[in-house]
Amino acid sequence: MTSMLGFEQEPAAVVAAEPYPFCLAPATTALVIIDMQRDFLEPGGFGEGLGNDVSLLQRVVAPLQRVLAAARASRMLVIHTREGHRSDMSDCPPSKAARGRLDLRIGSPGPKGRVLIRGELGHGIVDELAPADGEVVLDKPGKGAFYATDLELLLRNRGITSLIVTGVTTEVCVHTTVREANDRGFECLVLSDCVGSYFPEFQRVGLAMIAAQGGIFGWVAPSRALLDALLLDDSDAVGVSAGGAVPAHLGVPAEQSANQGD
Ligand code: C5J
Repeated sequence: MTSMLGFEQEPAAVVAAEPYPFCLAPATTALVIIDMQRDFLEPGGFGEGLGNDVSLLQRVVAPLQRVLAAARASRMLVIHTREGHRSDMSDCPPSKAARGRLDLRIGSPGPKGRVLIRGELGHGIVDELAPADGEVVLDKPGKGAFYATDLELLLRNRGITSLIVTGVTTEVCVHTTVREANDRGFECLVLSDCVGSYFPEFQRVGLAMIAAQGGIFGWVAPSRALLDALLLDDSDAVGVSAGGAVPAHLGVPAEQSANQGD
């Protein structure tokens, strides 16, 4: 079946979510992985330097690896974002550059290079979630993934209408991106165990705020519910890399099959 926009429709998967089930078709859905960068997740990075317990964010890595493998197996568009700035910081507003701590701010030297500066070790995505060839890596200067980036153009050109949103931190870059996406008409499913915060109360309230009032910004579900809807179990998902087998029931749109191997 072809949609009004001319994109092939795949069978819909129905995810058990709050406030009510979320329907998605892999061909019109993108997995968005927000800022899973060493500076936020690893000892010696910006987050730990500011006094945060990075283990609270590291919990997200294992379930997110399974979701990433499932998205690749389903041929979803995968987008990895990185928060950061040019080395001369000409794209960093002075108000943002002034935040943090006197001795540790964006651009300060640290054990993982200059904090949140593109090309530095700390700016990179953690090895466990390394982008595969052909996946979008989107550098963003702000908290939201739509601000001052071409994300909306990429999504509209691919006929994407739904986003599965994951990454860190729940109340900052994840929330900002979900709000931006919602205002642009994208339907967002946030995976509760694939987003993380340094503050347990912000994690709880941040997720509650998304699904409240009948889904004011979107839907929330555990990753297990997504894997169930895609009819993948953990063993199917783990280890399926880009180019891996596609579950038969999901099919592959003709135009995507033709492009595989490009
Ligand atoms: C923050 C982010 N917390 N990725 N960035 O500064 O949430």
